[in-house]
Amino acid sequence: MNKNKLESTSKFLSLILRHAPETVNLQLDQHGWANVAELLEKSAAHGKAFTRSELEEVVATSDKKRFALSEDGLSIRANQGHSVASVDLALPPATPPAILYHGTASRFVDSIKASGLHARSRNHVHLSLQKDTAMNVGQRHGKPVILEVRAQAMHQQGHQFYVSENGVWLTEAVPASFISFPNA
Ligand code: HQG
Repeated sequence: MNKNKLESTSKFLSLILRHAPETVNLQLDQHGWANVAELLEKSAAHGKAFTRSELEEVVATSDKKRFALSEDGLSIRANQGHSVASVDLALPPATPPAILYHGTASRFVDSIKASGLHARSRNHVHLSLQKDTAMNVGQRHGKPVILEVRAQAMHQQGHQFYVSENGVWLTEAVPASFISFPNA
């Protein structure tokens, strides 16, 4: 597939597998899995045709490893980023490192100082091990700001953390008291 088709198929899959499976009349199971044959058929009926091998190419080349095929190859899901409320990825709780990073935009900082980080439309707050990943995420929203989250301290106080198959750290919400703001 050329780069454009790879990207547009990846975006379409993010839409269907994270946010709006009903767009093509597809159902995700409770852990977010979709049946591949059904996905191909329903996407084609929606005017977004791609083949099984093209799907495999998207999965293999996704820069962030956004999608996973099941071991038997019959199902696919997004590794993180969901807003579909009924999806529970059933990830095992994990012990985070001392610090995780969150990239946001400068215009959100006052509100985050006041009420901490919320998942907003998604099911979790997304955190990363690497500052530069957080920088890229923040840039999507505007002038980027990197927040440091004292993840280990949060965990010690009973907050649950999970790590997705593609290495994104997830938690329900981050109280402002665990966040270090730049120049603060
Ligand atoms: C902000 C991408 C005001 C939060 C990335 C963020 C990620 C608040 C925005 C994944 C707030 C939500 C997720 C508060 C949080 N007041 N703003 N109290 N609490 N926010 O897109 O983390 O490329 O839902 O800082 O790599 O930016 O799509 O979350 O700016 O892993 O695969 O509200 O999406 O992955 O934005 O990004 P998002 P995110 P993909």
